Amino acid sequence: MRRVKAGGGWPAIWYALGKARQSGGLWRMYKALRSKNTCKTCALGMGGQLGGMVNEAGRFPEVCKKSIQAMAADMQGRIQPHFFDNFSLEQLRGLSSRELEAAGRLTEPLYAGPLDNHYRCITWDDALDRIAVKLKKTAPEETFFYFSGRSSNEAGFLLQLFARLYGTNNINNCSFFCHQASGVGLTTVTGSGTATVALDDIQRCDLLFLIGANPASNHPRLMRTIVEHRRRGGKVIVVNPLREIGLVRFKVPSDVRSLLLGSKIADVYVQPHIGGDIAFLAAVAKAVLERGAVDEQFVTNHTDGWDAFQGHIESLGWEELVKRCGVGRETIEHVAEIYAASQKTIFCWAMGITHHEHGFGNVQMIANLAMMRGMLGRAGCGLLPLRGHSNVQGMGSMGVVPKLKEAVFERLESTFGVTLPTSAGLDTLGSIGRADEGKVRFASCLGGNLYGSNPDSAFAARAMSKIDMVAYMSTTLNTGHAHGRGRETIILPVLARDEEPQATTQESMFNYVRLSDGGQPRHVGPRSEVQVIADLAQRVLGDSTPIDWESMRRHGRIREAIAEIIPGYEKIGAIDQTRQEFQIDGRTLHERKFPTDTGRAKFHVVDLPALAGTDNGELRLMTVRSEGQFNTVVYEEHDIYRGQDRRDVVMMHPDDIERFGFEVNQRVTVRSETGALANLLVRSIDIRAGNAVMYYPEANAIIPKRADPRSRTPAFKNTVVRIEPG
Ligand SMILES: Nc1nc2c(c(=O)[nH]1)N[C@H]1C(S)=C(S)[C@@H](COP(=O)(O)OP(=O)(O)OC[C@H]3O[C@@H](n4cnc5c(=O)[nH]c(N)nc54)[C@H](O)[C@@H]3O)O[C@H]1N2
Ligand SMILES: Nc1nc2c(c(=O)[nH]1)N[C@H]1C(S)=C(S)[C@@H](COP(=O)(O)OP(=O)(O)OC[C@H]3O[C@@H](n4cnc5c(=O)[nH]c(N)nc54)[C@H](O)[C@@H]3O)O[C@H]1N2
Ligand SMILES: [Mo]
Repeated sequence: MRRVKAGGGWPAIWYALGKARQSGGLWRMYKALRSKNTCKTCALGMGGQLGGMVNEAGRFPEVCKKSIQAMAADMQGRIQPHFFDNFSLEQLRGLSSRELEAAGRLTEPLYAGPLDNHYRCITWDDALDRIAVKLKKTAPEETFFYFSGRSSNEAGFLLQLFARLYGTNNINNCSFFCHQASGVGLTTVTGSGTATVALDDIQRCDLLFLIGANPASNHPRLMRTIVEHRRRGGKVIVVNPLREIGLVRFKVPSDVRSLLLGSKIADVYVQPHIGGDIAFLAAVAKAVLERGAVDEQFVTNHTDGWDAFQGHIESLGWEELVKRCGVGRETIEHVAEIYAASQKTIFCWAMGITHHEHGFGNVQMIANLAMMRGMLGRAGCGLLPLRGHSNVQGMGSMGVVPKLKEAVFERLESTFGVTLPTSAGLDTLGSIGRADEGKVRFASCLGGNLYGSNPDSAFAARAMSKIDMVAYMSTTLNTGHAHGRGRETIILPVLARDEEPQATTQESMFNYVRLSDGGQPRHVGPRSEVQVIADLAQRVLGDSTPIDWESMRRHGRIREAIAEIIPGYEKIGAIDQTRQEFQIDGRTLHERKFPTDTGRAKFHVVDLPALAGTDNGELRLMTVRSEGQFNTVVYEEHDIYRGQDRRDVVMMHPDDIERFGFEVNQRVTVRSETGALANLLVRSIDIRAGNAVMYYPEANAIIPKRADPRSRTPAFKNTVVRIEPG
């Protein structure tokens, strides 16, 4: 396949137009995208009350291919009435993620029991009764509640409340497979687990680090902000083992100049080894130290732990650092020179940083580098984890976590007059592990695809199959409904946010709360998530708690509770009247006062992790998203940015292809400690030699369940593999 020379541009526009035509015409798509609802894809938080395609700075038009794909998926017709008679469960397992999604919108509750070969439609009452009966006879500790990040704050809040009052803390979300390392890592530094900056800070900085993130594909609307940053004379340093074409050059579709001429993105493109970031960042820190470019005033007055950190960096030898990160001394010095000259730097990162056994250490090390030059606690500089799902951050704020923050726990108890369980709850990996031990009787999945997103797919399928009952609330079919079934499986069809009869809210990666107006349902059948949750709570808990579940059907009532209980969310209580979207109080850190025990930010000594896969016959494997997928939903088989026409490939450096005696397009087997994937095609790509790339979610067949012990984020980007011919 032809490799494009820049990301974005005309292909993105043609795609958008084509997709719009398929979903009932350009006008219909435009209207859907312009409706006052938060964009459905990434957590940049477009849309809301300013109208769709507008960002937090009021910029229009902001649109990306992914939001069009997500919208088109929701706008498609309903699943054909006889679909489930025609396709047995076994046949569903043979369908690809794209085929399942393209089958149409789910409109009727579905059921498959242990003896069934097919899903069959059941009534809502039947479905909800079955779930309620099951929950009533199950010990709460033998259940778990998984949440993806696309549902609303209101649904997230209500379901976690119900689950806790039912009696379990096994409440978790996809963040545990995503940015958990960022949340846990940042909390040890600033006392707060989210971004320290708001969107307009990016418009004020003079240097951006993009570490282990591919926004050209995954946060495309950030690209316009980055292009404008460079036009103002700002610099961009990319740190990524893989040379992502969209981070080299990008054509912003909504910017004529950029669209025609293309815009340069990276000023410096650093390609470390997979897992080499701590060594690289430590090396830059060492070079900054040696240049005498430390912000002594900030370090002395506003931080703890500097001496130990400085001592540690000084003790590291140059040779060792260069070897571990795989980046030459010259490049490190060049980066340090640019950084030392910067007045305002923002550090952005995503999954290339968190998906490691040392993900937590990665995040702490980024923060160390920022703090040593005083890039924290003032406007225009700071730390910005690029979040995934459009409301994954809101899920965390709403208490969709195994352990609530103390303030939230106390306020939940006092506001509602209830007693909450205090048992240690399970995180996502813990829940799946418990299921595999045969100790889970019931699992609820609010959106997402727990099977598909999980490492070690065979294990995930086996674990889910041991659960008595799995209940999904979903908009469309995905591989989880085929492979991630319990003995009994129930699928409840729900409305997308722009079909909700009542307004909903979402939280962006910039800690900004958006109001979505909702809209007309596109199909008869699906129900609002909040209504389904309230129905369940009434059936299971009835009047046994002081909570009036009937009143909780009103989103406005839920928002009043959120305003009382969730710190920083006070303004949500009146949002129906004010229609004012807002920045969450106490999160953006523009002052040099930090919500830690000492009021100061904290340096941490981060040990260099061993570089995995240094045996000559091994490669380190990362698993990534292509341009044409959203997580486990694959819309297109090809990946234009990486020049791939198919997904069953393993990409590596030309020198490695030669070293192993392979040829491009030769069929190989990739083997890890977990399993093997056969019949993959060898492809060449510009990645640091010694490292390889495959596509998620297919590669999860061979990704081990290894996780960062501190944040429990799986090491999806760092698997040692051997590659054999045939
Ligand atoms: N189109 C699209 N958009 C999305 C998504 C999607 O699937 N499709 N998913 C959403 C979600 S949930 C998320 S979390 C985000 C994900 O957004 P990203 O984190 O940008 O996505 P990934 O493809 O997982 O990989 C990120 C990058 O990390 C690099 N990388 C891998 N290993 C390392 C390493 O050891 N060090 C460094 N420095 N870099 C490394 C890879 O080369 C890749 O460029 O995107 C969100 N937006
Ligand atoms: N190997 C490997 N594995 C990974 C990753 C990786 O990079 N490599 N990335 C990880 C990351 S970052 C993440 S976030 C996880 C993704 O984990 P998940 O969030 O669990 O998975 P998704 O594929 O995003 O879920 C998509 C499904 O959500 C449902 N859905 C869509 N919209 C709605 C809605 O409005 N309401 C409801 N109720 N349902 C809806 C649809 O049925 C759709 O099929 O995967 C993780 N797994
Ligand atoms: Mo994610």
